Amino acid sequence: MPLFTADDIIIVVVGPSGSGKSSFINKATGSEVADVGHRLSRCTGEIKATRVTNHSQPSNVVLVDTPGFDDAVGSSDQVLRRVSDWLEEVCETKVLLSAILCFHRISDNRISDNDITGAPLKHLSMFRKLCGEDAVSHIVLTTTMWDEVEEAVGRKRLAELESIQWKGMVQSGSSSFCYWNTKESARELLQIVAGQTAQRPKTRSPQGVRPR
Ligand SMILES: Nc1nc2c(ncn2[C@@H]2O[C@H](COP(=O)(O)OP(=O)(O)OP(=O)(O)O)[C@@H](O)[C@H]2O)c(=O)[nH]1
Ligand SMILES: [Mg+2]
Repeated sequence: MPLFTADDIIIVVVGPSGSGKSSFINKATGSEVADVGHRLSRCTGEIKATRVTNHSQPSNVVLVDTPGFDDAVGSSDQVLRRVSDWLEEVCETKVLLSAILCFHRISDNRISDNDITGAPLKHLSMFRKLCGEDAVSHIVLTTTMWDEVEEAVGRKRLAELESIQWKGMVQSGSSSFCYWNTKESARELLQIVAGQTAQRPKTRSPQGVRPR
């Protein structure tokens, strides 16, 4: 069975270790497909694709979990490069991503330029390699851990992100999404991405994408 088909919506989740990527995939799929780390050390070590088969979700969504950025795995750039290598390794033809969800903990009271959401425009060439020329509109700056912070504080941080660090991206068409760590919120995010994908011209061949 092919890993991906021509109609698939392939969504890659990236972000720092512990930002909730694997938990989100479990909420979105409604099953424990991704290992969630409850300890202080990094959890996900490999790139892993999971097809969403939950009937309440769009049926052609594939979610891709990635290792979190940290000293052991490397910078956000290195993780994006690993995603690119992985796509080339598993697919015979070039595959473009429907979306990259860049996770950021709203509970963090600092953001570094080395973090993907600290200076997202720095990653534009890699985003283009993965998503195509209109890559900016495929990026969803996704905030997590809203229950860990007073909502007013979180809203203030989000406004700062949108007016400084994320300004260029948002003005050029990236979306920002508050993920509330619930099935409903995960589903809403997938539906937004599915809606955006449906509006774009098709970029994949009608034959589909065969695995190597
Ligand atoms: N309070 C709170 N905890 C969360 C939330 N999302 C995830 N967690 C917890 O945060 C911890 C890390 O979550 P993971 O989903 O493993 O994070 P990850 O981004 O996949 O981490 P790596 O695999 O190390 O890159 C787990 O204990 C989760 O239960 C959230 O929205 N709120
Ligand atoms: Mg993980």
